[in-house]
Amino acid sequence: MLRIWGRTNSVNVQKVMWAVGEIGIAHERMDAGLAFGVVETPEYKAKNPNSRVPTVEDDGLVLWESNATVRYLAAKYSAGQLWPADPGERSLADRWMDWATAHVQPDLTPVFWGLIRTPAEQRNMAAIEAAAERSAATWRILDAHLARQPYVGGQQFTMGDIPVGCFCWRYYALPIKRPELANLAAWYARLQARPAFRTHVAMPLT
Ligand SMILES: N[C@@H](CCC(=O)N[C@@H](CS)C(=O)NCC(=O)O)C(=O)O
Repeated sequence: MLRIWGRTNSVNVQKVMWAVGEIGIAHERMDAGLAFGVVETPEYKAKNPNSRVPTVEDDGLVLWESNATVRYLAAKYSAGQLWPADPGERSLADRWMDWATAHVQPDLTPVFWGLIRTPAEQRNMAAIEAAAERSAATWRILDAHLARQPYVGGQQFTMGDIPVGCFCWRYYALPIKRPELANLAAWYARLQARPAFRTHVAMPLT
């Protein structure tokens, strides 16, 4: 049985839970991180020295780093589906996982933390608005890409859609100004039609 440590409102835990839900892997999830603690205990640190969530255990193998974990689950349990069989096709999907970390996360995280996890009187609205504008410029890149195909890697939903899809939920759920991005919105609607997305990602931001 797959064991997953991590609170449900963590975007990095959501990536793993969504993949688990798509594949239908039997699992148990234990709350950990922020208010739940756990991550600083010696037992947890022995598994994940970063004291971060998620941490996953599969048959004695311990995994951390959410994107690497999604890749592992896709490769082991969803070859030919979440994990495209052809290395070239796989790379076209895979690069959007790194893109989410390298380009989406740096500007979206300060907006999320500023508006959702910072008391109103302590918010730096100028910094939040500037980050939201930079974030919009990043989403335009994916919007242009999605003019040519329904999913980030091509014609099929793959692991490549998962990290960036989790961030997209946050982007649309945040009370910020957003440009009209028709292709992004259509892809986002396709994600929302997926039961595993609705169960593990589409929840109020906390
Ligand atoms: N690069 C790591 C980042 C992990 C990370 O920073 N997780 C956050 C939650 S999204 C965390 O553990 N925060 C501290 C906590 O929850 O205690 C990954 O993708 O797994």
